[in-house]
Amino acid sequence: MYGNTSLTAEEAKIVNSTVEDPEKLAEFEARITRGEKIEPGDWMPDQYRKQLIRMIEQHAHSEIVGALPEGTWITRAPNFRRKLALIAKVQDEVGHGQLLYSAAETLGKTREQMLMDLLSGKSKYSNVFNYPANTWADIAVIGFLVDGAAIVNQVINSKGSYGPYCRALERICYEESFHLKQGHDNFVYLATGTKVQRDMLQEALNRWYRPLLHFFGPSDRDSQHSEKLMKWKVKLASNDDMRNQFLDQYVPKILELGLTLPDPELRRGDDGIWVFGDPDWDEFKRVISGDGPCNAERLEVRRYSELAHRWVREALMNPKEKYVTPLA
Ligand code: FAQ
Repeated sequence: MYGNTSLTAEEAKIVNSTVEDPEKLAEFEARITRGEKIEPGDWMPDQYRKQLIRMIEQHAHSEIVGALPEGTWITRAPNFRRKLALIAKVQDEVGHGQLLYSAAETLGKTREQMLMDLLSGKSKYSNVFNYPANTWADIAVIGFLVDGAAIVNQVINSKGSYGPYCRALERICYEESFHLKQGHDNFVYLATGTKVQRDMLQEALNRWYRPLLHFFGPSDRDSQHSEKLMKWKVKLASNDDMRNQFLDQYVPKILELGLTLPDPELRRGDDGIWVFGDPDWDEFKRVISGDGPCNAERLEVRRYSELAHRWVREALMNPKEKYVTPLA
């Protein structure tokens, strides 16, 4: 369904060496215009393939690294019910990474190479996971607002042109909607709780506000890839449109709970477009270039994991080993 290939470096080179051909390109773009899905064996322009690999790979890394801030709270969840829900959610996020790596593999980049590019810092992952989860309220904010933001983005991307990515996203969105429910429940519980709980939530919200604005990427004016991605229907909404949809859906919910957002300029314009203060795009650039509060720690954990579990992957990938068909 999502592809399950592990291409050798040689095979990957062949897949990546597609030469552009004007006639093929025109036919490809006509298919996109007709709303057809592009599948792994179909001809596609090299740039389409490269852009998809970049985007799906970053998305896969985000799911895996995204499991870390919440993962650290599993042992500290305030009660058994919350602990169970958090374990299930973190497990789902790792599963999403698995689906997305499989979708990216169908385009010819091996999983090993993707993991190496994550660890070397060559590949990016979402800015939001480079911030600490200092208190239990951070888990409520991640579950409600980071998941909420991810759903806005993923529902849109799931209508895109590349079949394996869209199918992976459809399944991811089903699971994310459960995550959102648990995040919302946790968020409302703290927002309507004791003064200590409300203050803790407000403090977390103040810290997450700007990273959440950054989550949808730079403004359309500064986005490097949107034009091409939207032309080929990989992205069906611009960064600013997605950010606006998110603010539209979530700001009223936050304010209704008596919480505030740390931005005196934030308001919905008469045209339905949200206006907000400068979200410090320099901070965004620093964080996605490896200089955020937790970048080093996140990659260190992944490096440890890669080293400690390398033997499992090597055992599974040994081409001389044959799987034994179970007798029953
Ligand atoms: N963080 O030209 P654009 C989740 C980079 S999943 C880091 O506008 P594009 C689930 C961008 O890569 C979260 N880097 O880029 C969960 C590019 O750099 P490059 C992840 C960012 O691709 C929840 C440069 O800036 N979701 O949260 C970010 O057209 C809870 C220029 O930007 C996805 O990956 C950023 N936020 O639009 C897990 C969805 N934004 O590559 C656990 C798929 C931009 O040239 C717990 N991705 N950059 O070096 C997308 O929809 C798009 O890639 C955008 C960016 C919209 C993120």
